[in-house]
Amino acid sequence: MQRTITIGIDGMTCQGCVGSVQRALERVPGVLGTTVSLASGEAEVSFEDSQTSRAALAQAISDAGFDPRP
Ligand SMILES: [Cu+2]
Repeated sequence: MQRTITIGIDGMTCQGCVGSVQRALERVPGVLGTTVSLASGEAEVSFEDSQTSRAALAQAISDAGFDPRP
């Protein structure tokens, strides 16, 4: 089933950070689309929940060097 969630992210300071987070999320298998906002410090992610999970998305954000909020 397709789900859309919002993940808060600490540590983004410019559009370069936004691009890094966006690319990290889009590389996760099962991600259908993502919108990352510097202003709100949040990523909205649509994904197929049989293929990935909030935890895996948060991990991808961490691996890219940013801090997902719980
Ligand atoms: Cu930056």
